[in-house]
Amino acid sequence: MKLSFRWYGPEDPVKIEYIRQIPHMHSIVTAVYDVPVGEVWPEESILKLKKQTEDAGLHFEVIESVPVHEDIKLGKPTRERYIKNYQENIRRLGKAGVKCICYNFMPVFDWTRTQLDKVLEDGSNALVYYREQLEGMNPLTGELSLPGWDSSYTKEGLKDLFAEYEKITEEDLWENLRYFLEQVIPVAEEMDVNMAIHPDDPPWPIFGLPRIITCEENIDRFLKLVDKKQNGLTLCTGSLGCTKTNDMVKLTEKYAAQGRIHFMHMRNVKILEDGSFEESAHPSSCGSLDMVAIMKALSDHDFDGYLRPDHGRMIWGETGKPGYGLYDRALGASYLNGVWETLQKLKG
Ligand SMILES: [Mn+2]
Repeated sequence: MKLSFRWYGPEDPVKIEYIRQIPHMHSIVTAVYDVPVGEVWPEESILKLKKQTEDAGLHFEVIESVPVHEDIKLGKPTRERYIKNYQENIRRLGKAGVKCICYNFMPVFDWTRTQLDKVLEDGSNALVYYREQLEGMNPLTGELSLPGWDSSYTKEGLKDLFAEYEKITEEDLWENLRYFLEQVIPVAEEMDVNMAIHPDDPPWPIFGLPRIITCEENIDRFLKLVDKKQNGLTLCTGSLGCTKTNDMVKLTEKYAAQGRIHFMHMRNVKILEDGSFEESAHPSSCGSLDMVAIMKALSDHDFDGYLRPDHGRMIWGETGKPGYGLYDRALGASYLNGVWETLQKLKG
């Protein structure tokens, strides 16, 4: 297991020097943020990030994310150019020593929550998804924005995009994903880079937009689209695991055995009666997921991919990017280190 931590570059209020001080920290998870979605990342920007990471004593091996342009998801003729750019990004990143690229295939919106600062009983605050709140949200008013979303859309642009997706069925989305993978996985293979799709978060359709990386059956289908090791997973426990229909221990066990998990996102969530959920602290007792059993499934299969604490709460008065403060994620890292060390010692 290689412990890693997301860092948003020099603009991130969490300093890379602080990340290094978390015990057993191996890698930084980052991206080039100043290039529009779909374009090629300048080599100088990639190498600058690599240098900043290595100067801080950490490895530059995981990118999250290289975003997939909407034209690729929509299967438009213009996708050819964006797929070529994507291939070039894989080549450039591979050349710079990157081993794993996380991405997702969610139409329009990345992860969705209904509130970013829900105050919990202990006075900390966290990201939550309340079904009732979602029903009152309309993305087309132009008033909504979440840190996980691309804020470059205008109100009109978003309306047009929604209209385009009205013609896209789930089967179309599968077909467009297959088309994309058939062209990028061979490049990943050549560059020795593992592609790791992030599951849809949450794993059900939002605002009428289709979502397909949602459950065991669909992940099986995804892995068979291009049946190569380089076509793998970012297994995000908090994304897939926010519905009780996904058994995260079983899924981790299954895909770790197949060698298809390249990146783990460890996050705990508390599932509520009506299917809403709250992000919680990492330990099993704080949420609905058995984090130890998930780590044991990884340990049993000698998992040597990357693993990072995912979203944390805001604690100790910290402010900053929701989900991405230092303190609670560092506590999460420490907890995961402890669980891992215990499992390794018990294995003997
Ligand atoms: Mn995640």
